[in-house]
Amino acid sequence: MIATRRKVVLYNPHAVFFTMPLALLAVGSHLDPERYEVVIIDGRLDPDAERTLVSQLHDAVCLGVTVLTGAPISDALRISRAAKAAHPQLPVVWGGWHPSMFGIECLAEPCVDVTVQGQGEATFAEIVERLAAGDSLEGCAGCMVRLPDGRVLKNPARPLLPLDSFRPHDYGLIPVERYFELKGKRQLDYISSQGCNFRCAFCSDPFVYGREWVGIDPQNVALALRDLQARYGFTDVNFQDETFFTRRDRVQALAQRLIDEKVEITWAATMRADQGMRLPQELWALAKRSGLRRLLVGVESGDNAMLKRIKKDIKIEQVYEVARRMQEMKIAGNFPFIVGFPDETDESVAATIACVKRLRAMSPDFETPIFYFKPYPGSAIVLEAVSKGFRLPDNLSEWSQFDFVAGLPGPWVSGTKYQLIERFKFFQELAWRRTSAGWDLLQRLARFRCRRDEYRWPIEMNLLNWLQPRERLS
Ligand code: B12
Ligand code: SF4
Repeated sequence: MIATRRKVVLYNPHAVFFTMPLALLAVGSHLDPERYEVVIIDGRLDPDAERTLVSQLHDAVCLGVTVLTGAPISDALRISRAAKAAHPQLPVVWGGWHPSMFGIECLAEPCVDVTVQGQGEATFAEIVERLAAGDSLEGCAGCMVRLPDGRVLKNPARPLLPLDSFRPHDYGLIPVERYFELKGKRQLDYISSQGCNFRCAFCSDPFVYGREWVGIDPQNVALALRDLQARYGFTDVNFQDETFFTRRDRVQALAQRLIDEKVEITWAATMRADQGMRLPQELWALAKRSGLRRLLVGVESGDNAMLKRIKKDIKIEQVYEVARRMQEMKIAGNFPFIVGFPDETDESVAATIACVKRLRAMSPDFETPIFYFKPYPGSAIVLEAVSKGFRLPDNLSEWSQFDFVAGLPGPWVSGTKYQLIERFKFFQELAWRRTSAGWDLLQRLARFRCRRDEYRWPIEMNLLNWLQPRERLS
C-alpha cells in the first residue's frame, strides 16, 4: 500500500523568523497518509530550496505553496516558476493569506494554477484527490482555478469546518529539532484555533475568516501536547492562535488538563484586553499554574478615539488593568502598537507614546513594539484610504515589493515624526531592558531622556547602532 503513495510537495517561502510552518503542517497532515507522501520544503531551512524542490517534483500530484502578503510573494513566485519550468504540467496551488484575498489576481501569474481561499485542510484534500484522479476542479468549494482557455473559474466558498474533524498535525513532516536550533530554544509552535470573531479595521482576519472562529477541543490539545512533548522534549509552547482566549471554558479545560496530565511546559499566547478583563481571577491563576508565561496583548493605540476609529473594541483603561494583573502575576507581556494610521493626528501619536512609556515602565518583562501602519490588503481602513485616493499595488510583483518588514513608515508619517518615533523606540528600549552592570550609565541617561522627552542629539543611539547594527523589523 505504502509503495503506491503519490507525492505532494509543499513549500514555505523565506521569512524573518523560524516559526514552524503550521499552515503547511495543517494542510499536509490532513491528506490521507496511506495514499500520499507529503514533502515539506522550507525556504528558511534549505539554502538550495529550489534544487531540492525540483528534485522532489517528479511524479508529484501537485506543488502547494503558502503565501503571505509582501516579500514572501517573490520567493513563492521564484519557486513556482522554477517548478513550472522543470515540470510544465505540474499543477501549482497557492494558499494562505494573500491568495485568500487576491485569488483572481494571483491566477494572472502563469505559474499559479489554483488558489485556495480561507481554511485549507478540506479544500486541499479535495483538490489533491481530484488532481490525482485526473478530474477537473469545477465545483470544488473553496478554490479558484485558471482554465485552459485562460478564464478563471470561481468555485463557491467552503464553510469553516470544525478543527477536530481534521487529522491531527503530524510534526513528523517537519524537522522539529532544526527549528528548535534555529530559534535557539526548545519551543514548539502550535495552533489550537483558526479565525477571530472581532472586527479590527486594520486587520485582514475578518476578510479571510469572515469573523468566524473554530477551536480544537481543549482535551485534544492537552493530549496532543503531552504526546508531542514526550516525543520532542520541548520546554515551551507558542500558541500562534489569533485570539487564544476567545472561549474562556476552553482555556480553563486546557489549563486544567495540562496540570492533570503533568505536562511540564511554559506557554505563550495572544489575549485581547477586553478578554483579559472578563477573565475571572481563578482562571488567571489556573492559567499561570499550567505554565502561562507570556501574553501578547494587541493595544494598537494609546488614544481611545483612535481605538474607536479602528474598531478595536477595547478601551485603553482595560489594557492598563490587564497589564496590572500580568505584572502582579509575573506574566511577561508583549503590547504591540501601531502609529501612522491614515490622517492620524499628532495628539493621537502622543497618546500612544505616553501609553508605551507607562506600560514599559511597569515591568522589564513588558515589551512595547511600535509598528508603522501598513495598508494590509482587505482591511476596512485601507478601503477607506483607497476611496480617498491611496493606490494599492495591483499585481503580484508590486505586492511582493510591498515591504511589511523593513520598518519604514507609510505615507501617513512625516519625516520628522518618523525620526521622533525611531529615537523614542530606541531610548525607551534601552531605558528599561535588562542589562548587565556596564550599561548603568547609558541606561540612566536613556531614562532621563524618556522622562523629559528629550531625544535631540542621539549620540548614544548612533554609536550603538554603528557598533551593533540591528535587523529592522516593521
Ligand atoms: C507565524 C506567523 C508569521 C511567521 C511566518 C512563518 C512562516 N510560516 O513563514 C512570521 C513570524 C515570519 C510572520 C511574519 C509576518 N506576519 Co505573520 N503571522 C503568523 C501567524 C501568527 C500564524 C500563521 C500560521 O501558521 N497560522 C496557522 C495556520 C494553520 O493558519 P493559516 O496560516 O491561516 O493557514 C490556513 C489557510 O490560510 C490555508 N493555507 C495556508 N497556506 C496554505 C497553502 C496551501 C497550499 C493551501 C492549500 C492552503 C493554505 O490553510 C491553512 C489551514 O486551514 C498569523 C496569525 C494566524 N494565527 O494565522 C500571522 C499573520 C499571517 N501575519 C501577518 C502579518 C501582518 C505578518 C507581518 C507583516 C508582521 C510584521 N509586522 O512584521 C510579518 C511579515 C510577513 C511578510 N510579509 O514577510 C498577518 C497576515 C498578513 C497578510 N495579509 O499576509 C497575520 C494573519 C496576523 C494578523 N492578523 O495580522 N508571521
Ligand atoms: S487584530 Fe486580532 S482581534 Fe482584531 S480582528 Fe485581527 S485577529 Fe481579531
